Formats: sequence, structure tokens, C-alpha cells
Amino acid sequence: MLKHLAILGSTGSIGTQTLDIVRAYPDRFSVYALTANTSIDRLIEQAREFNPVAVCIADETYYEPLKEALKDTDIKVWAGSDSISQIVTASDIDIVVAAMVGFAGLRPTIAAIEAGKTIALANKETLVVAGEIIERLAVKHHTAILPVDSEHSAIFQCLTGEEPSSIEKILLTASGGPFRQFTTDQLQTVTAQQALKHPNWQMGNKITIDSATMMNKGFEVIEAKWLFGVEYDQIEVLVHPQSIVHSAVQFSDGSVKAQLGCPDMRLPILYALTYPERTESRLPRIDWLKTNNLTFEQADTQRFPCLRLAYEAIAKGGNMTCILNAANEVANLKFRQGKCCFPQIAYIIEHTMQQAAYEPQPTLEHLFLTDLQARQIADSISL
Ligand code: MN3
Repeated sequence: MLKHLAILGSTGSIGTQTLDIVRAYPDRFSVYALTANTSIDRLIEQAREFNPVAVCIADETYYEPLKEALKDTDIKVWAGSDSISQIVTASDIDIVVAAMVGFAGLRPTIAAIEAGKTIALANKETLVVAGEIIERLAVKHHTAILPVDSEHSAIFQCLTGEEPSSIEKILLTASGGPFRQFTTDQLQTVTAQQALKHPNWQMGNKITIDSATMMNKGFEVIEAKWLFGVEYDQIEVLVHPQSIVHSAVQFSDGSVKAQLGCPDMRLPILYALTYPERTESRLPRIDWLKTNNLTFEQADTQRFPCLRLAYEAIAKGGNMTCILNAANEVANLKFRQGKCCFPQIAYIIEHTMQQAAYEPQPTLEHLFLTDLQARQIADSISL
């Protein structure tokens, strides 16, 4: 049966790798909609190759050029972020791949859940900001949220056939990022350029910096709590520089199940898109005889305080993870623009968490306000 996909954030790293899968399985998937933020040239190229029913560019200033470039096709052209939330509700769509970056992913993901679409979730910020609300909505609308991130896909695969009550601990693995072995002194002077050389994974710029600070891992702890219904203190981060063990679950009898594979995002994407089936693929295989040195170490929250801040935010609950995310988006961008140094990323986030108004039981509207307020605070913290 052909599955119709809406790919939100199709020009980004997960989006283009999702299209690699679509290209490899033309009899299984067809593209209904593609959306991008500002990358118009790539979006045009993708639209011409995959011939979707609709395309949407979030930045409305690109509407005319996009329409002009596709005028000889019958592809419907839309613009603006509200349009993305509208497109995902189209009745022909089976799966919405939520792969856009940042808080902007929240509204369209909610629209897709309310329309009863299966969600292949790659946008982390959705569950970080509004995990409790999203999980409640997913139950209400009988929507499956399938993880695309490699760690959560691994945990999801380990939990197949298991009772949730038998989970003792989730072992969330982390590569440790490009600065794993840097001293506190060395971390003072690292640049965005250095951070963007990730050892194992090719990713977008924002998430690569999050990976260097380990905020990415903190976000994944928060996501795992909501996706798998465990307490945050049941989730342990294990630094595993080889990125072969993608995560593991320890059960109440002491048994541990892990999922392993080559570091290639197309594998978890394929699993989410074809779940509950396993599909033949030609993706790279582990060479076991060259894989003889898998190591594990404790995560260092002294050098990487963002991980500690994420645990503090989820322990506090309410809108605190929304504050964490907003401050991180601001600090991450400042670092990429050379406006703050690496340790100041955590400094900005910690001070924003102290200053922003705390709300224990936020509604969605609260969260949108919190996001705005926390961004303003983060932006105004003097360095
Ligand atoms: Mn990950």
C-alpha cells in the first residue's frame, strides 16, 4: 500500500534523508506535501523531482518567486507558517514527517495530531516544550507518534513486545560531540566552526551546536520521558563515542536490550515510515570484526552544564522546559553568530531559567507566551 507523506522541513538534514528513502522505495511512498523555511532553491528542485500535490514556504517573501518557478506544473504553492498547519490536515496524507527545526515545529505538529495523522517525529522541540500536552492530544486523537531520532528509535525497538511497567532504566547513549575530550579551559575559546565538525553524524547547524553543548542529549532525555512514559530519573545518559549502540533499555529482571547499527539516520527514518514492518534495505551493515572497541563513560555535567540544566528543567516541569528551549535557541544562535563564547551558552540558559515566570500547569497559550518572554530575557542577559 502506498503511503502519502507530508514532509515538514524537507530541505533540512532529516528532510533530505527522508526523500532519499522515498526515492529508494517508489512503490511504497509518495510525497503529498513538502515544506521549507527559507531554502527556496532546494525546495523547487525537490518539487520538480517528487511532484507533490502542494509545497509551502514558511517565509512569505518567497511566495512569488516560488510560484513563478513552478508555474508550468500543477503543484499548489502556499506560503506562511499558518498554511503549513493547514496542509498537514489534508485527508490524503497518511504520515506527517515533522522535521523542521525549533519551536516553529510545534503548531503544525499539533495540527497534524488533531487531524489524526501518524507523526514521524524528528522535531525535538515539540516534546521538549509541550510534551505533556502533546501526549494528551495523541491519546485523545488516537495518533501514533513514531520517533525518528536514532536514540528514541532504538528505545522504541527495544520496547517492542515488552510491558512498560518492566522498564527499570533507559540507557540513552551520546557521542559526546566534538568537544568530548576538551578541558574547561579549552572550552572557553572553541568556535562554532570547530563545533560544526561532528565526529559521527552529519546534521544541521543548530542541532550540531546542541550536540556540542550536550543540550541535544538533555532534550532527548525530556523527549524519552514523554515518549515512553518513564520518570526522568529512570533515564541515564551514557557517553558512547562510537555511536554504534543507539540506546538500550534495562528491564526489571536485570536484562538489557540494545539496538545497534551504523550511524546512518536513514535507518531510523525507514523504521518509522514502515513501522510495524521491517523492510529490506541496502543501508550499510556493521562490520563486527572492525567493531572491537565499544566504550562507555559517564557524561560530565561540569564541563557540559547544559545537560544538568535539562535535568533540572524536567524535574521542575510545567513551562520550565519551554523556558529551557527558548533560551537555548537564543544562545545557540548567538554562539553561531560569534556573539557569545561556548560556556556562555549555558550561562544564558541558566539565568533565563531563574528569571522567567514559572507556570506549573501551562496551557498551550501559556507556552507561546513563555516562549516569547524567555527569548526576550535570554537576549537581554549581559555577558
Ligand atoms: Mn539523537
